[in-house]
Amino acid sequence: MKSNFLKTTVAGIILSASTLATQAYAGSIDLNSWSQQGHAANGNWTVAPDGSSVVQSINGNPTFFVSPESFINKEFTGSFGVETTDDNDFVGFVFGYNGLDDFYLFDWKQGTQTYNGQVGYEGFTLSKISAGADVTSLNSLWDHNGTGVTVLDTDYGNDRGWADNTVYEFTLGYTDTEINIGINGGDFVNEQIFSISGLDNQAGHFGFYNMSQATVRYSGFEEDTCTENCGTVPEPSTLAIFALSLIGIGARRFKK
Ligand SMILES: [Ca+2]
Ligand SMILES: [Ca+2]
Repeated sequence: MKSNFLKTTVAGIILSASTLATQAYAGSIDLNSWSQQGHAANGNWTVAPDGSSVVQSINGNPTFFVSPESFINKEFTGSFGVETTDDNDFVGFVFGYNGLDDFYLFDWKQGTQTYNGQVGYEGFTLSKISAGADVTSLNSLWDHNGTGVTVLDTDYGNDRGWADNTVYEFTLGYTDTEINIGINGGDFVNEQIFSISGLDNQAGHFGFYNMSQATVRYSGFEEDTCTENCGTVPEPSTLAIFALSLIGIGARRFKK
């Protein structure tokens, strides 16, 4: 009886975890149906035959690769990373995208660098891009400054850049009123990078973004309808406490 209880408890935990994982990420995204946006010469996006991943190979001006569908109240997850030690520039994502004069931009720079008198900082920036923004050159998006570029939040520092040859998991919750973005991988352990509420968001396309950075891969992206806490990542400490409490309950029952 006693050992059966423990076996049942452990089996129950494993089953719950696998069920949650299955339910949370139901909709695989086929990148074969996506399209490049922006000046054609700025990017070269090569999709794998099975549609599960894409690599952008040009170190140039801003380039975008976006979904055919519009989304709102969705959670997106997937992996991305720079597969070279060359360069230290911008990789990121767009969402709520309704053309090059209307989208949200989340970008991430490896190292701080001044270009043409403008400083691009190491770390993360969340911007709203609107009419009049220069999205064809490095001039506005390098320092997130200029007509049509509104910075909503930043997270800069000399330990906030991405690492070479490192795969990161990306989580985005995009709802009527919120943007929640998490990163997991390398030195970033389930970090909630941005959480913004009180917004008036519209449906829009979801996509990938590179500027002045080559050899960037995006892989295994999925979308799912938001439930509670859309796009928020679990705190490692909370998970650890939860696991310990389960073990504690099992141990107490076992002793009886
Ligand atoms: Ca590098
Ligand atoms: Ca570059």
